[in-house]
Amino acid sequence: MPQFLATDDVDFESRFAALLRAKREDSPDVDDVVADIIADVRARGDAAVIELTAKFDKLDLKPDRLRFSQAEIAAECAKVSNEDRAALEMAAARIRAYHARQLPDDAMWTDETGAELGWRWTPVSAAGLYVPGGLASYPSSVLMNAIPAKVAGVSRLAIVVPTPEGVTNPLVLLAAQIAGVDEIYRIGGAQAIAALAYGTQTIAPVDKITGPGNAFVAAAKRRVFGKVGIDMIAGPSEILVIADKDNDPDWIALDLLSQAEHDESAQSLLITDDADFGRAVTAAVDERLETLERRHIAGPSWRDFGAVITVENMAQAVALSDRIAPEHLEICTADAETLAQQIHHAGAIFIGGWTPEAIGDYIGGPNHVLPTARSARFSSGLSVMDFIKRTTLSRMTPAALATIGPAAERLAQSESLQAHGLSVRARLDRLNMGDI
Ligand code: HSO
Ligand code: ZN
Repeated sequence: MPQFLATDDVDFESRFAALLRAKREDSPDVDDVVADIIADVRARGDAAVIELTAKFDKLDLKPDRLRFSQAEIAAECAKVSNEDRAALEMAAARIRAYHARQLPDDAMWTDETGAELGWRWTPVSAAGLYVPGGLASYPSSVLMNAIPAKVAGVSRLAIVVPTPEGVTNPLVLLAAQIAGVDEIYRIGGAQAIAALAYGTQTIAPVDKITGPGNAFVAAAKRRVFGKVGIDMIAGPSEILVIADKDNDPDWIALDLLSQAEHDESAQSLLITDDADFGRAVTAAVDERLETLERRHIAGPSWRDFGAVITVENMAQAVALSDRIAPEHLEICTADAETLAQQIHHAGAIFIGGWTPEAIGDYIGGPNHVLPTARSARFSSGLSVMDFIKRTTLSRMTPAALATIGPAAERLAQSESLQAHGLSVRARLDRLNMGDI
C-alpha cells in the first residue's frame, strides 16, 4: 500500500518529513573495485579494456573491434522498422529545435571607464556519452544526451555502450546516427569510463562524460571528475502529480505508473485537494497493476515509495511541491498555469491534463535527464550549457587603467603580492610620465 497523508493530520509534519528523508537507493560500495579498474585501464589501455570486456560482457574483442565500423552501424540500423525510425527522427528534430534556443549569446560592452568587458562561449572539444546495455538501454536517452552536445558545437562525440555477449540494440545505434555521433565503442562499465577519461591506444580521451549507468559507472564517473567534466549522477526517477477531482483517475494512475515502472526505487506521489479522487486514483493504479508488463517493478515502487497527500487547498500543494523539489511535476488542475508559475523547485513541469510526463521523456523537446533526489533545489536538467564553457574578456585602455588601476595596486599591497601591484604600477608610471 502506498502511504496516505493529509495536511490536517496531527502527525502530518513528521510523516511528510520522513517521506522527504526516505532513502530509496542503497548503492553498493564498489569504489575499491572501480579504482582498480581505472588504474588498470590507465596502465595498460586497450589490453585492460579487452580483458575486462571479456570478463564482464562475455565478449572477445581485438583492438580493431572495439569500435563499431560504419558497415556494422549501417547493418544494425537497417534492422529498424520505418515506423520506429520516423518516431526517432521526429523526436530528434524536436529535441534539436528546443535545445538550439538554449545557446546563449556572447557579450561585450564598454563601461564608464572605457574598459571593454565581456565573455564568449565555446564548446568542449570532445565529449563521451555512456549508454547502458540491457534493460535500461534507452534510445531516447541517446538523443537527450547527444543532441545538446552537437547543438553546442562539440566536434567529437563518442558513445560507449556495452553489448553483453555481442547483443546490440539497433535503436541505440540508429539514435546515435541520427544525433550525429562520431564514434561508437562496444564497451561498458567502469572500464569504458576510464577509457574515455584517460584514453587508450585506440580511443582518444574526451573532455566531458555524460549519461546514466549502474553503480560501477557512477563510481567511475565520480573518480574521473576533475580529469574530465561529468554531468550529474542521476538517482531513480520521480514524479509528483498535483491533480484536482476533474481528472480521469485512470489517466493520473498511468502517469504515476509511468515513472514507477522505471525502477523499484522510483517514487510516484499524488497531491490532491479531494480525498475521494485520491482513493479513485489508487484504485485505478491497482487495476492497471494487474496487467502492466512491468508490474514486478512498478508494483513494489508504488507500494514502498508511493504516496497520496490530501491538501486543503492548492496553495498548500504548491508549498509541499517546493519542499519535495521533484524531478517531474505534473499539474492537472483548472488553474494549472497559475500554479506552475508559483513553483520554484522542479526539474521539469508538465502543465495541464493533456501533458503526460511521458511526452517529456520522448518527444516534447525539453531534456529528460533531470535532477533527482531533491537536487532540483540547486540544479537543472541536462542542456546545451553542459557542453559549453565561458571565457571572460577584458581590455583596458590607458584611461581605464588610470581610473581603476590604483585600487588594484592597493588591493595587491593588502595581500602582500608585490609583483601584482608592480605590474599595474609600471603602467601607471608610464602614463604619469605623460608620453602616452
Ligand atoms: N523518465 C526517465 C527517462 C526515460 N523515460 C527514458 C523513458 N525513457 C528519467 O527522466
Ligand atoms: Zn520515463
